[in-house]
Amino acid sequence: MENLCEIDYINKKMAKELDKIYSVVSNVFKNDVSSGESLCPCMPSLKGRLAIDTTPKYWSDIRKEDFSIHLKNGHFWQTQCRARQHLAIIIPFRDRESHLKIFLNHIHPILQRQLHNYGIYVVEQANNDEFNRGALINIGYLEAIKDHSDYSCVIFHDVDMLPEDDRNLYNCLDHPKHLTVLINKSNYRLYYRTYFGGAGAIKSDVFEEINGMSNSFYGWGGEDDDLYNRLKSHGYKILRSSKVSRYTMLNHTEADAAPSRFNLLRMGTRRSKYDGLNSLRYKLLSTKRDKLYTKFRVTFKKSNIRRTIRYKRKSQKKNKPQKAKTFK
Ligand code: BGN
Repeated sequence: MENLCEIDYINKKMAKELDKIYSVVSNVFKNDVSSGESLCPCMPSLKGRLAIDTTPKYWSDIRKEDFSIHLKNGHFWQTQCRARQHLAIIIPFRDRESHLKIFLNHIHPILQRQLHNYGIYVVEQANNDEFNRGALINIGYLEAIKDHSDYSCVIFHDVDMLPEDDRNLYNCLDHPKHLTVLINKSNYRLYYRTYFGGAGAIKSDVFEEINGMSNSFYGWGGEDDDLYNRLKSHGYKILRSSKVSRYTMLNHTEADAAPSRFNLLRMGTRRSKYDGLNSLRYKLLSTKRDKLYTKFRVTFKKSNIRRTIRYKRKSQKKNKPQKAKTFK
C-alpha cells in the first residue's frame, strides 16, 4: 500500500483507476493513524468533499485556538507519525489580505489531516511594478530553504484557490503534479491541456534542476506556461488526478494581460539556463512571523533582473565547452 505514494505517473486512463483506489485505500486507513516514529499512512483519514467558507474574515475570526499547538510561524510538525514529506507552500502575494485570511483558515486543517510537515510562506511584492509571480515563487523557495533546509517538496499556490476536496493530496511525486485541475470559474473543466497555473507540486530537486521559474514575466499571464515548457524540456510529465482536484476561486478584478508574454514564451526554454533561481537579485525588506504564516516582504528591480540575466547569458556562452576538433 505504501507504494501508492510513489506512483509517479497519472494519465487520463489511469486517473479514473486512481480515484477508485484512493477511495478504497482511504477506507482501509480510516482511523489508522499510527503513532510515534512510524511512517504516516499514504492515505490518512480524510473528509472528502468539503464545505467552502468564502465569507470575509477578521484575523480574530480565524479560530487560531482551534489550530494545533504544533503550528508556529506557519510551520507545522506532524507528531502523530513520521511525515513522508516536508512541504514548502509558497504564496505569491500583493494586496489580497482578505483572500489570505480565507485561504489560511481553509488550508491548515487540510494539510494537517493529510499528515504533512509543512511551512506556509507568503511572499509579498513591495515594489510597484507589475506583479511578478515567477520571481516571487523563486524568492519564496530560496528563503524557505534558508528557514528549513530539508524541504523536499515545493508547492506554489495562488491565494485565491480553495481546494474543495481533501483527497486532493498536497504531495510531490517523481514528476510534477498539477493541483488546480478543475476550477469553478471554468465550470470545472481543465482550462487547456498544458495549463499549469494556480497550484502545483514539484520536488525541490526538480525545481532546482529546471532553475525554478522565469523572473522575466511581469504582469498577467504566461509564466505558468513557461514553467510547463521548462519541465517538459527536462523530460518531466505533468500529473493530474481527476475528480478530487476541484477548486473554488475567490473573486477579484482581473489584471490586464501583459503583451510581452508571447515573446518571452517563445524564447523560454532557451532562456531557462540563465533566467531563474540563479539570476535573482532582490532585497528582503522584512520577515513577519505569525502563527499561521511567515511573510517575506521583498523588492526587486526590473533593470537588475534584466542585467543579471544578460550577464549570466554572456558568461555561460563564454564558458561553453568548445567542440572537440577532429583530426583525420
Ligand atoms: C492563459 C495564460 C495563463 C493563465 C491561463 C488561465 C498566456 C500565454 C499566452 C500564450 N497564458 O491564457 O498564464 O494562467 O490563461 O487563466 O496568457
